[in-house]
Amino acid sequence: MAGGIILYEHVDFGGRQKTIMGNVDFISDFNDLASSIKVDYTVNKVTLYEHANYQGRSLVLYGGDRLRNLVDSANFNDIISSVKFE
Ligand SMILES: [Ca+2]
Repeated sequence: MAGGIILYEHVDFGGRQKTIMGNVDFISDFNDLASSIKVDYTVNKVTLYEHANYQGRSLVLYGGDRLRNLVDSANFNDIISSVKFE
């Protein structure tokens, strides 16, 4: 996943996985599913959005970030719908 992120269906990096390498305005096959996330060290900055087309609440992460529980760490569980890299 060099340069990308991995979304996980469950907390603690469990369940199904979805690797994302570039901007996605709607994560059609993993919408509102992610409960934990890993960001590759080579990523500068990535913003996760509640809605499609980079709308709604957002959560900014940086290279090497690992959030094992999006419920506790950011109240961002099961809502991610789009992703933008910078
Ligand atoms: Ca959503």
